[in-house]
Amino acid sequence: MVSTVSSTTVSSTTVSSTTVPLTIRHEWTAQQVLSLFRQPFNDLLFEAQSTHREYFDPNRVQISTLLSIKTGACPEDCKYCPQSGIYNTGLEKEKLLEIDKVISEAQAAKDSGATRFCMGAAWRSPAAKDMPCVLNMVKEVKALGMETCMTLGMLTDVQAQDLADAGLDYYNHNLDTSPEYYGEIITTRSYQDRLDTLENVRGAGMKVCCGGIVGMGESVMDRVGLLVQLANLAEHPESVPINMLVKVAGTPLENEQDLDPFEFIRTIAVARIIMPASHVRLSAGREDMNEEMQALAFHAGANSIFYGEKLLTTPNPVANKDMQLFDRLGIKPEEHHAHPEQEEEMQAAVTKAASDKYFYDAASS
Ligand code: SAM
Ligand code: DTB
Ligand code: SF4
Repeated sequence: MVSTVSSTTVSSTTVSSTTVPLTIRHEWTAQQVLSLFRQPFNDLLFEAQSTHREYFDPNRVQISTLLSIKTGACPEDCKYCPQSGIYNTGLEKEKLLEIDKVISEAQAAKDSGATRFCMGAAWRSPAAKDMPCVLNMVKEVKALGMETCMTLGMLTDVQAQDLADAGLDYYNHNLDTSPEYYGEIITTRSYQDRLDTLENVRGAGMKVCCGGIVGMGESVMDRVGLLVQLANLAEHPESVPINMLVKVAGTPLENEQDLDPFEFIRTIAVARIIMPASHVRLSAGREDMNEEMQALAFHAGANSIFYGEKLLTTPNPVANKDMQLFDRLGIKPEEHHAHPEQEEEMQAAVTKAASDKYFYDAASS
């Protein structure tokens, strides 16, 4: 069932004409987005997959690897986060990593087939004294021929410009939930603070990675509210991570009720439909999802994952397991080539990871 939404708004761009709504819209109402959510599951998935095929190769998935460059002792009180210094999660804190460690981790990620390297810091915002190190990390990782992404908390316009000038491709800054639910989850900053940083990132010319977390006890209207906020930004984020809450002992959300897995898939499908040209990332939480659920998420339009055995501080499926799943589903990693000769290197890395799976199979059987 294809939803009929108006495409006559000033902010829409017609991409092509088929049965799915092929416009990039920025004036979604909560009611329209709720109607998408409430469709029968098969109708929603059909619409999401049809939309996906108009914008992307449905058998390609972008792969990014994460590294925590500064771990724990964060002054913010985000109720989901193992890195908040306010909760006792037993996490070992670490200072800002040395540049050599960052380069070697990025090289290893590239060797196993990742095309983007995302560096995350447990900061409210970067301190002036740390900026030179961070800018150097961007330059060095870029020099390896990888796309770069950072998530460092709130940025001023000057900090955003400095990162852009160093060559940072993406900045990750999540809205996390609806404006209405935000205060239930975080009290040390406001929704407007998040929007201000997103504006600074855009103003500096960087690509935006912005999404949220589901499974935090929010209502369907909160999931709708988050997606409406994302889709009604002046430009859609190029990357939209949808995280399933990783319940970490010691955080206030450790005993939160599980979200119905189909609600998670619906969230991905609706994100795909209303932000059709964005990469939607099946983000945190994959360690607790079976392969059938991940396949369903790809069918719903997810076309990016975090790859490598750790997210920032919590476990993620090992690379071989992901390559094995890609193989079984006929999915290939999306390529990014800073230099044409990298095509061969990338193919070699992926072939190696896929063949290593036999060792993995043997070891895990
Ligand atoms: N401190 C920076 C900030 O908050 O923007 C950057 C790092 S922070 C860990 C990045 C994102 O990780 C958060 O916005 C949240 O979406 C996600 N995250 C953190 N803990 C999570 C958890 N337990 N489950 C799922 N996602 C989580
Ligand atoms: C995003 O949306 N998810 C990633 C990344 N952006 C920085 C982080 C997930 C963190 C999960 C909890 C942890 O590993 O600490
Ligand atoms: Fe700090 Fe970011 Fe974790 Fe919030 S999500 S506690 S800001 S590291």
